[in-house]
Amino acid sequence: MIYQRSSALFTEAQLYIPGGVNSPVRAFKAVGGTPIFVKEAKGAYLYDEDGNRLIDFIASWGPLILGHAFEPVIAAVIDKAKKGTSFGMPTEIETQLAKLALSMVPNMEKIRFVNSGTEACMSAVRLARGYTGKDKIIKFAGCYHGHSDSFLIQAGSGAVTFGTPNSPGVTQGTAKDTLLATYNDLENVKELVAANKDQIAAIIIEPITGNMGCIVPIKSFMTGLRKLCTEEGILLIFDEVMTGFRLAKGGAQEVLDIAADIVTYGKVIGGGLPVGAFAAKSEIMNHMAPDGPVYQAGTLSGNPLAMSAGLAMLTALNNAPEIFQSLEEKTAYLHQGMDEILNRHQITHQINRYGSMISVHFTEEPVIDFASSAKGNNDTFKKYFHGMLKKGVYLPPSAFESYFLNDALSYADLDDTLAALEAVAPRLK
Ligand code: HOZ
Repeated sequence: MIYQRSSALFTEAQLYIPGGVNSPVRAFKAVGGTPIFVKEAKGAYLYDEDGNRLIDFIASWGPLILGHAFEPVIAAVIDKAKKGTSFGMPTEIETQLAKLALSMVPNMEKIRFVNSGTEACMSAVRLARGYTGKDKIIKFAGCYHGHSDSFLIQAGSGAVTFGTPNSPGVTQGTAKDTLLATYNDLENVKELVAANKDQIAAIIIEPITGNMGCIVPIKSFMTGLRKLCTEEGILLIFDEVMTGFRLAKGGAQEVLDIAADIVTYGKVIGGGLPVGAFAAKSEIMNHMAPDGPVYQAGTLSGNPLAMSAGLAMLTALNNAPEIFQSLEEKTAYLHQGMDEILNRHQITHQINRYGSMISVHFTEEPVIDFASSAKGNNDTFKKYFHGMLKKGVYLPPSAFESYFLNDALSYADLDDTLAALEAVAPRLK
């Protein structure tokens, strides 16, 4: 493959944009080489500026669950755009999307729309603090909840990819209110809660992680976490920015059968446009301004284009829930094929999967938390990533990310992906 134009565009971008990108993972620093500049995309494929076609396994990091340029979303956005792009005033479509989203997820009564997952998580924590009157939060090493200050403590995703899980610029004052726990380790959480009795407002977690690769929670860990939060008056926040409306209509709450107190959404709920949201029971949500004292606002919140994209996307998922099953089956097929090829070539690896989220770690130990995820061999990962890219398969350019399958991927695409791995695997030794 030739990346001449991507390379030239990247050189130019670096003159004007820090690192040449507007979000660090895209810069390919973890894997080396030149980031691919996308020209357009349709269905399961990306078309880059050099004319290469790539099978896409990131789907804009999750939201394009039905593939790129999904017709109903495009039609809805075009129609809305003709009627005005932003008002900073209420519109009916906000209530329509709120009603539909709440009807799809268990346990939630009111929802507030924002512009990104970062905003959703930041606002959810503020709400939890305002509701409980307590300051501290617990987050898990390797989980990533966007880039607001409280979360950049041992954060996953780009933060760890670039070696800055604790970002400069986050004050000591903020950092001291974020306590760090080990994913899948209930005893560790219990110890932290006991040591900070009556001071913890919320525990925030990716119920199935994507930002240290895909990690599935141990059942007793999740049920124990729920019980602990209820007993201690701590709000359990599920960050469902990646899992919401992807794993099932009701997201991780539904598939894990755990009721969270606050849930944050992003990505899918905007159908690929910038939307995030947080939801809870009315008793909690009524603490938000203007009903209550917890402040949060935004001119672009509930933006009509974003709402119309979200409404079209959620309507499609609501009307065809078999998509979740079909996506899971495709991902299981990929999982089985990759495992078989890597085993046959004697490449040490772990594959974690839940529903349509999957990741490969080149390590001997099971990947169950950040420490085990970080043991993955990054040199092997680099060879794997670039080998697959050369064969026309676009994977997340960091081992600390999940793949997201979209339903436009055909079994022929998956077979092409497995054929690529078959060719690449001998070079991974
Ligand atoms: N941090 C995002 C994935 N976990 C990547 C965002 C992006 O580069 O678009």
